[in-house]
Formats: sequence, structure tokens, C-alpha cells
Amino acid sequence: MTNQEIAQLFKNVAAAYSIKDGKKFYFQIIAYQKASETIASTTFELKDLYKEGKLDVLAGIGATIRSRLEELFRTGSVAHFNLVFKGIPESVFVLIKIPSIGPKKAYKLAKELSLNNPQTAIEGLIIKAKNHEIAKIPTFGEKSEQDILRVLLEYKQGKGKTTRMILSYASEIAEKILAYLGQSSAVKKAVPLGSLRRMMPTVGDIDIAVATDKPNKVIEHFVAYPYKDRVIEKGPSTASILTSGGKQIDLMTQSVAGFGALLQHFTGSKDHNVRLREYALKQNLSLSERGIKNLNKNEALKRYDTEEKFYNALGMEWIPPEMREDKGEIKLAISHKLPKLIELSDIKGDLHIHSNFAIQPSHDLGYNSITEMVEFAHKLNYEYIGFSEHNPSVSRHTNDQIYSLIARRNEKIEQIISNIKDVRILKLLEIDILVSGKLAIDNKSLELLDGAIVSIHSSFGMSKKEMTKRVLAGLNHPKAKILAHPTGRMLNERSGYELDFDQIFDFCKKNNKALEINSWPNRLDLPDSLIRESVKNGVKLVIDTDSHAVDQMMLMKYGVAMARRGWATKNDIINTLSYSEFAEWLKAG
Ligand code: DGT
Ligand code: CA
Ligand code: CA
Ligand code: ZN
Repeated sequence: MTNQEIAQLFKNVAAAYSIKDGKKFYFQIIAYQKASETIASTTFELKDLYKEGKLDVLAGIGATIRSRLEELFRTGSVAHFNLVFKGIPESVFVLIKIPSIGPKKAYKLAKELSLNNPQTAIEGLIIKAKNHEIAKIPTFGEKSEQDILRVLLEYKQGKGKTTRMILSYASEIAEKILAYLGQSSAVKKAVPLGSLRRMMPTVGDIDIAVATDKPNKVIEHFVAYPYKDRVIEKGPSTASILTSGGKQIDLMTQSVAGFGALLQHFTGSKDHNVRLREYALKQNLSLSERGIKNLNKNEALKRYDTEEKFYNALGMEWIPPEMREDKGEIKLAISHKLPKLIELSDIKGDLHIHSNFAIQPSHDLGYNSITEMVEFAHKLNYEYIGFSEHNPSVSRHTNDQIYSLIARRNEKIEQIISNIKDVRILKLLEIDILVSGKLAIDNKSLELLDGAIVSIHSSFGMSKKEMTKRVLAGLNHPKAKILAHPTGRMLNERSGYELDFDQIFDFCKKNNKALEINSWPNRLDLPDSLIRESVKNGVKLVIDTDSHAVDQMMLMKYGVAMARRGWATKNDIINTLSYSEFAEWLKAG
């Protein structure tokens, strides 16, 4: 067991005691909380201390707890803890990780709402909050229901100190702070750097570079940010603050004349910079955030106002930030062979859209009407949009009922087509691939569609082999053209199911199927490494938003960013095709 795991275990013990009887176990609660904090912050590995018989060096851990630790390392568990945990659902220990949900509240929620599965407790609680079931519990009420829902959603986005932020959340924080920085006349330029500029799916801390000739003024303005929790560190040209949400923001300043070098240095990644430095050293050049120095000649440091000039000075092309992960990009830049990455403006349509049409689906409906979403597609300058609500629920309908629900949706779309000419509309559906590998609706209903997006929404625990078989069986249907959110991952929550991607790539390539890059910020699925593999294997991709409301159609930029991180060009992405080319691809077997 690692220190962090033990610290968590002790936290849970303290929580269990306070659920049982906070007054009676007052001293135990304090002792375990204190021990938990000590263990979480020590630099000694407890396991090593135990082996050396030196657990007593840890201040703040008394004899009783020390004996528990010894039992834990000797036997792998502590018999006494089983008594303490008895009668408390495991979900409680998931829920107490959420800010503002204490042990008693977690216990009451888990009991009253039967949240028995720790894996789905958070998702389950969100659903119950949305269905107003929390408000009905005595002593809870509507206000506390709303508060709980808000912290749950924030937690899912990565708010809280331990998890990395979801990219979209980090972007929002960065936008706010950039707007604030812009209020100072000393700020000439302000740009987000680090993992945020490289568009990593999750972001540890936010780095911002400012071009200025008055660094002092910029720093003073920055540390006065009204939404900060506290200032972590403040120097003459750099500073760090903690936002009220507990996220760190690092700020660095540089003169306008040297700004290019700063951008390059703090965009990273670290691995990219290490490789770049190696290459520079071979030419006797030394790189820093201030510029480039020639080690041979006794010359002054050369400064660069733009990144282009910085990379050019090293004899290479400028490298898009999304590629700077030391995956061979430097070599390509030297030989001027970097791929021309896809851009947001290349996208001509969105195929994964859930409207609010009452199709009585197996999963969630959207919030906006078909017309509203088509109109928004027009605003985005799209040539086409595909409606892909979830299939009508199989358990609640006969095949005939399913058929008529889809037929009615199609009639609605036909009506809209006769009124709106600017955007072409495709009749799709998002169809569950059942455990058997069959699609959830029958062939007669499938015939009503221009094409189908297929996806996995159940039984994630299947083996890699079985899951691969299931997915391939589903994709094998001639109407099935796109595999949505192919890994099923949810960032910060679950890693998804396992698939044999060599087989999937092979199949898709041979049978003209596309893999989706889902832009939903908590998914970003396919992951960038698999996008890269798809591109290498010549598998076509489609970038979708999975929108359930009009404003979510703006999330396309995150899917495009993942495609760029996977080195995809316009040619790799199906929804850069014109409408007629796309329609042809849909029809082709
Ligand atoms: P994050 O914040 O964990 O999502 O990842 P990054 O890439 O934003 O990393 P961060 O914030 O530690 O540093 C920003 C960039 O600064 C990093 O990508 C490379 C660059 N850098 C320059 N000097 C150093 C250094 O001494 N250590 C590290 N770790 N990065 C450095
Ligand atoms: Ca960072
Ligand atoms: Ca940083
Ligand atoms: Zn969907």
C-alpha cells in the first residue's frame, strides 16, 4: 500500500467513526484524521519504515495507530477496521471526497437513495438530484439539492485540489484571467502556455505568459486578482496564485523583444524541450526562456520576439503546440515535413446531435428542438448536420412502436428540410450495440436511416476479446458507419472498456467505417494516442460534439484539438468532406 492509499484509508476510518457516533468516538476521529494528514505529507515511504522497524519516527502517530499500521503491513488488512466499517455502504467513501459533503451527509444520501455501487455513486447522485429526489429527504430541501448538484458537477469537471482539470474548465479559468490581465495597460500580450496551450485533455496548472516592459506593474495587477484564494509566490518577473477553486496559476513575464523564447520554453512539453535542447547543443547553441546563446562565440544572447523566429534560428519549421510531445515532431520540423494539421474551419458538419424530439430513447434526450439545432449549424457555417438521438428504448417498446417513433422523427425532419435549405440534414441515430453484438433496433427500422452511429453503453466489464467481438459485430451492419466514443472513457472517472484496436483498425479500413473523436470535454474519446494510430493506419475519423443543446455545438474545437494532437490532417477527417462527398461515403458499403 502506498502512503496515499493509507492516508485515504485512515480518513475513511475517521469518517466511519463520525457516522457511528461523533461524540463517543471524538478522540479516535481526531487521531485518525491527524495520522492521515501526517502520512499524506511525509516524504518517508511507510512501508520502508515498517520494514526497518522505524514507524515511531512519524510524529503525530500514537501507539494504537502504529499497531494498526503494523497489522496492515503484516496481514494486508486491519481486523478492527472491518468492525468500524460495518453497515456503512462503500459509496459513502466516494461521496466524502466531494467538497462540502461530509460523512453524515454522505451516509444519509447513500442510505436514502440506495446508492450501493461505489462505481456509479456520483453519477447516480447527479441523476437523483436532477430528478429532485434529494429535496424530498427530510432536512435536505431544494436549496441543498441545488448546492449538491453544483458541487457534483464541479467535481466531475476536476475542481478540487487532487484531480487535474478538464481542458474546457481550465480554458474557462484562463479566459477569465486573460480578460482581467487585459485591463492593465502594462500587459502588451497575454497567452496561456503549458499543457493548456498544447491542448492536453487534462491540465495540472495554468501557465500564462505576459509580454511587458513593466513586469512589476503586471505582477502587482496579477496578484490582486479578485477571485484568488491566496498568493503562493511572488517575484520580480513571475508569480503564482491559487484560485478560489483551488487551482494554481503561474504567471511569467518577458519583454516584447524576447517573448518568442518565453512562449517556446513554457509551452513545453518538458520532453519536447529536452529533445530540442539536445539538438541545439549539437550546434553549440544553448536555449533558455530568454533566448539562444552560441557557446562557441563570445556573443550576446540572441532574443526572439516570435516563436517562429526561435524555431527557425534552430534550422527548423515552427511546430504546432499540440505536436510538442517528443513523438518525432522535431525530426520532421528539421526536414520541413510537418503534416498540415486539421483546423476548426475545415469542419463542414456535425453528425452526433441529440435533439429533444420525443423518440423515447434508451438514454438521455437533448434540450433543443431539431429546428433550433439546424439553425445553429447554419450559424456555424456548416453544410450539413446529422441527428443521432439514442434509439427508442428497447425494453419499453415493440419493434413496430420503435419503427413508428423513428418514422415520426423522420417526418419532422422532412418538414424542416422543406423549410430550411441552407443546411442539409441527415437522418441518423445513435444505436446501442447490445451485449450479443446485435444492434438494438431491427433491420426494418434501420432501413429508415441514412446511416447509424453505434456505441457501447452497457456491460463495460466484458473482456477485451469479447468486447472487440461485440463492437465488430455491431459495426458489421451495413447501416453502421461510425463507432461513437470508441473507448468509453470518462476523464477523471473511468478508463473505459478494453478493445483490440489492431482488429478495429483493420476492420474499419476494409469496411469503410469511421471512428469518432467525441468532443465532449469529459470524454475526448478517441484518446490522442489512438487518433495517431488511426491516422498511421489510414483509418477515417469523424469529429463530433455529441451535443444535447445548441451551445454544446461549440465544443467542436476540443475534438479538433485532439485530432491535431493525433497529427490528423483534413484528409483523415470525414466531416471535412462536402455534403455530396459525405453522403456518398455514407451510402458506400
Ligand atoms: P501540467 O501543468 O501538469 O498539465 O503540465 P505542463 O506541461 O503545463 O507543465 P508545467 O506547468 O509544470 O510546466 C509548463 C512547461 O514549462 C512545461 O511543459 C515545460 C516547461 N518547463 C520549463 N522548465 C521546466 C522545468 O524545470 N520543469 C518542468 N517540469 N517544466 C519546465
Ligand atoms: Ca501547467
Ligand atoms: Ca506550471
Ligand atoms: Zn450521443
